[in-house]
Amino acid sequence: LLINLSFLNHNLEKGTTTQSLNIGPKVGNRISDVGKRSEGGNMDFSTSGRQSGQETARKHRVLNVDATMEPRDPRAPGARGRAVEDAMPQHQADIEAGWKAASFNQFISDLIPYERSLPDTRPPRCAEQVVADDLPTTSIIMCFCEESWSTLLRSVHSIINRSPPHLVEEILLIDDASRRSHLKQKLDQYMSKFPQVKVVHLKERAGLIRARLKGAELATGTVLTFLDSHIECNVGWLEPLLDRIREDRTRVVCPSIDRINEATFAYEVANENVRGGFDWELFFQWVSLPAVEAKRRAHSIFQHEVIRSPTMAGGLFSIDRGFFYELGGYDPGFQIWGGENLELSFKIWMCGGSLEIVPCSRVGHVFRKSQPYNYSNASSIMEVVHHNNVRLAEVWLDEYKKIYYALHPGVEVELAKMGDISERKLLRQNLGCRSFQWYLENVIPELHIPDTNVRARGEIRNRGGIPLCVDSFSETEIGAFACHRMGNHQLFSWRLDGKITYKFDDSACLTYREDRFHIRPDQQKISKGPCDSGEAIVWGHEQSGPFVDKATGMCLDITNDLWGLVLVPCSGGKFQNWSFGKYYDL
Ligand code: UD2
Ligand code: MN
Repeated sequence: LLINLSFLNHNLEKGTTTQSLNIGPKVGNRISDVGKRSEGGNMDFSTSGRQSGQETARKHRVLNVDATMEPRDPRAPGARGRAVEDAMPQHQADIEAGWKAASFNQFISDLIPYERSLPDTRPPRCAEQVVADDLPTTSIIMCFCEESWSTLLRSVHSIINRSPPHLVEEILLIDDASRRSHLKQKLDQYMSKFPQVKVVHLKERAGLIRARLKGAELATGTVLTFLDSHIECNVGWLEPLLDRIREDRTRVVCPSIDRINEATFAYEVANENVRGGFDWELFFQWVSLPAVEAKRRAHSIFQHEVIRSPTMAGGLFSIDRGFFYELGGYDPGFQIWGGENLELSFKIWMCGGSLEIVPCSRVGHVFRKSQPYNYSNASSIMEVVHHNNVRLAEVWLDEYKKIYYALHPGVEVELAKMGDISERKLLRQNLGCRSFQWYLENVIPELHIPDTNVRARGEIRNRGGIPLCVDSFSETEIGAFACHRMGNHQLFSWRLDGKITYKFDDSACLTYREDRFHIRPDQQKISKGPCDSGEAIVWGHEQSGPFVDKATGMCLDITNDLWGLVLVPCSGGKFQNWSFGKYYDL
């Protein structure tokens, strides 16, 4: 029996649906079941929730042959995903210019045909997989800003060549007000040969998040598939994604992201044993699968199974269009880049859906270390990321937002200008989503939750007249450096037991250095080490006063030699006065 839920009416202006079906918390979709053996001896890793329509559906094999293999010249640069060596001294200037324009090796990319063959990186058994005959159609939404010609074209051709045509409702290319000239008439003209491709030029820079919302508004397929503009879809990438959504429309699915090497454009297979997590600075992180699960997946017969993932990287995924709008789409208050991947991930899980990586679906992506576009009115990428993350924290993190805020000394400034979030809060309320604590406990139980119950936190600033802060500049060394107000290496917490930890990390505290009082009895250097050892210093401190080592009665001071941080007899000297970024009333 098949129920197509995609008939829901979307109120596109408001980006919300008026009706909602079957969302709200479900039982039995806990990711913490990952790796546990269920009673029948099967792992509960690849299955979840409803399986409607599975038994009766007619099925066929997924795409299996790379249409770009033959009869093309196997010696063409980059053929079969091979690296192109860039040792070409005669082209050095062009190569450098290419890196500057694209933040990847554009010159090499330009040498590779728009249609190139790729190694089939799917795990064993994927090629034999069957999928339902009645898969939903998808609109593919690809936003770009200042994308290079060859990477954009290879992205589009890889979709056309490696997707069953009847499943692709349209390919929407959303040009986010790019200035590079090839992205205007030349692109329109080229794409006019492909009726399924529609190019939309935004008049004003929207940022990738609002550009995607624009694309979603125009899309007519049952499923939305978002892709970055420097990717290559591999053989059979699309059907396994759509098949998962057909079985359960609240599943949001990501392909395994292979790497297209940014220097050589070699197509490299991804590490399989990871899934998405995040850190408390609210950055996406790849995290290893639990050991038991990684061990199980070492056997080839399990490698095709999906991996339930707490978060998504953000760039490549498919989602039922109705479900996307029920979840409120993206927060339109987000700027340019960043944070939208966590926003969507959190609410997928908290509001009744699930998120998974499908290893049988492979898409390569050019990862790069910087961006080729500007940040509109913002001065840096971090400025926009903080803006977005503050909105994210206010709406979705409940009391856990305090942990994120503690990492950012300037958060008050961000909060003051984050804009109105009342609609987003209302959305969460109307959806009846679960708490962030539920998400932490059930979806990502392995994440370390720092103790927020501390006396003080933030930078430890010297008050002697020079803006110097305690800084953890290497694995074990601690010194005094110019304060930068960015947290990170200058972030410490003063615990209830009097010890000072680096960041939130309960395994690293300020300690005596190994040579404890051996070199000079009146001067002891400070180091970083285990909190539970006898070397960890227990500090007495009054707001904006000295730090006194309770064991010896000596005071924290800065030595004359560069960066030195020491315990010396207390003298009331001006460099013995300190203040923590933020004190908490206890
Ligand atoms: C990752 C994601 C990206 C997005 C981002 C966080 C992957 C592979 N990529 O960064 O999709 O989730 O994290 O926000 O997971 N673009 C615009 N307008 C802009 C800026 C970018 O259209 O103002 C386009 C850009 O051309 C590209 C896409 O958005 O196609 C993503 O940008 P990126 O490739 O610079 O981001 P990436 O891969 O570092
Ligand atoms: Mn990208």
